[in-house]
Formats: sequence, C-alpha cells, structure tokens
Amino acid sequence: HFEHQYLDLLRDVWERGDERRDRTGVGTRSLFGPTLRFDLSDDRIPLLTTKRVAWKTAARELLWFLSGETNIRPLVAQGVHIWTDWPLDAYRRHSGEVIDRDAFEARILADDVFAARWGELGPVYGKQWVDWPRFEPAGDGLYRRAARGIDQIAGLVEALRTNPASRRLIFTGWNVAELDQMALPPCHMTYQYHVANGRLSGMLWQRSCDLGLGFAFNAFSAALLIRMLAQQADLAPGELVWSCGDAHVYLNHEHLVREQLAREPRGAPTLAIARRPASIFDYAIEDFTVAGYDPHPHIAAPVAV
Ligand code: UFP
Repeated sequence: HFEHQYLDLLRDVWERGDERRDRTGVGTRSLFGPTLRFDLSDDRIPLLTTKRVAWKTAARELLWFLSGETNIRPLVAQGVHIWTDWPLDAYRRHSGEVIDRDAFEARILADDVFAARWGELGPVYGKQWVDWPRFEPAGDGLYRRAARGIDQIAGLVEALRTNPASRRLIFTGWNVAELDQMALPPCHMTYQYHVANGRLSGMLWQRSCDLGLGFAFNAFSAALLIRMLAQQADLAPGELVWSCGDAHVYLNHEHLVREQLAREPRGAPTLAIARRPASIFDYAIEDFTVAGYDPHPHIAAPVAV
C-alpha cells in the first residue's frame, strides 16, 4: 500500500529523529532528506487512509494559490481555516486584544478594511507562482516594477505542451528577495516536472514538513496539481516524487503518531476530474471527486505557529 512509505517515515522520525527546540518553541524530532514516490496512474491519488484528510480543503487551497491570492479572506469565506492562525497571531500581538479564531474570521469576512490590513499574508505562494515581480527599464538607466509579473504556471503549461523534453519545467515560490515579507516562507517550495512515454511526473521539493499535519495536504495537493497539469497538456499522470529537507514530527503530536501507526491503511482512493477546463486557472472545487475513500477517523492535532 502506498501509505506504508509515509507510515515508515513517520515511525523513523519518531524513533530516530534528532530532538530539538524548533522555531515555534514546541519542539520536534527531525530527519533530513527523505524521498517518497507515489504512483498516480489509473487515477490513484496519495490520500492518507489511516486518518480522514479534508482533501477538499487542500484542493481549495491549491485553487487559491493558482488565483494569485495572498489574503485569507477567500479561504475563510469557503470555511477553510488553515491559514488563519498566522494573521490571528500577528493581530493579537499587535493589538493586545483577546480575540478567538471565530471572532477574528468573522471580522475578516465582515470588514473590508480590516481584511485588507490583517488578512494579508504577504507575497506568499500564489503571488510568486503567477505574478513573480519583474522590473522593466524606465529610462535614464532606471527600472520600475512592471505592472504584471511573471506567470510561472502559465509558462509551465506552455512548456509542457511545446517542449516536454525540457529539463527546465520548474516553478518556485522561493523568492529570496521577498521572504522577509511573507507570513511563512514557502514550505513546498519548488516543483519540477518530467514527461516520459506520454506521462507527466512531478517532483516536489519541500524544505520543511510537519509530518503529522502538513504532509497529508502537501502530498495530495502536489498530486492534484500533476493531474490538472497533465490534463491541460494532454498527458497521462505518472508519479509524484516527494523530496523533503527537514522532515519532522512535533512533540505534541505523539498521540497522532501512536494512533496512526496502530492503524492499517485501507482501500485505494482515486480522483476524477469531471471536465476539462479551458485553462489551468479555470478549475473549480466541484470539478474534483474522490472515490474509494473509506479512511479511519480524523485525528485532531494542534498546529505550531
Ligand atoms: N508546514 C508544512 N507544510 C506546509 C506549510 C507549513 O509542513 O504547507 F505551509 C509546516 C512545516 C513547519 C512549519 O513545521 O509549518 C513551518 O515552519 P518553518 O518555516 O520554521 O519551517
């Protein structure tokens, strides 16, 4: 079962990982440099079955990235809370106000000015993916920021169609010049693609992975993006190669590790895409359905901010 690779890694990190205080102060155990491979042929999708994963949340987040958005408001409007903790933390520190997540999200939805000021994450994934800043000559040896940046995703789709043997089928969120403006520097930072025998494979390089929470989303999302790109380039899906730098488990996720390792993976979830949208930017959440997904129950675990 595809999931054993993940479970083996989870066990390995928990049993052998180097224990350290991390940036969040929670503490982790960590191993460096694991690679996992997932076969995507026959519509298979790497969706964990040893706990229920809210795959639609990951899909909505991916569509939000592709829209170029960097404000949490459209996510919150869809009931997606995964990015709220960072702005909430920033707002609490700035205002000193005692405000819970629900109240903060309600204000993000109700108040345009508040949303613009406090819902913004800075130039995170979406901005870099479709609007990477570019400069143009402005005369007298001066340069100004161009109104439109570089759309790496459109460029990638074009390259997949016209130059599939290329070794430059890459996009990245790691804009070094803007890291300090981002609420969180990209974790799933660089994607590379490869076409062989009419199949599209993708590699994700993730610099840092919270194996208890982030992995389930990151792997599903990277696989979904391969499926969408393959459809747009008239290719069949190949493999997802997930390569990680710092693969870690937070010390307060011990219950999750023990519970998940005690469970047996089951079934082979598949993903169907209902139609072929006109472009990579025209997918909607209703286009995706997952079949054969009968997971073990969800396991709640705290996110380290
Ligand atoms: N993290 C993920 N996947 C993501 C994401 C964050 O695993 O998509 F946005 C985790 C990794 C790490 C933390 O535990 O969030 C980011 O902290 P740092 O920037 O210190 O690596």
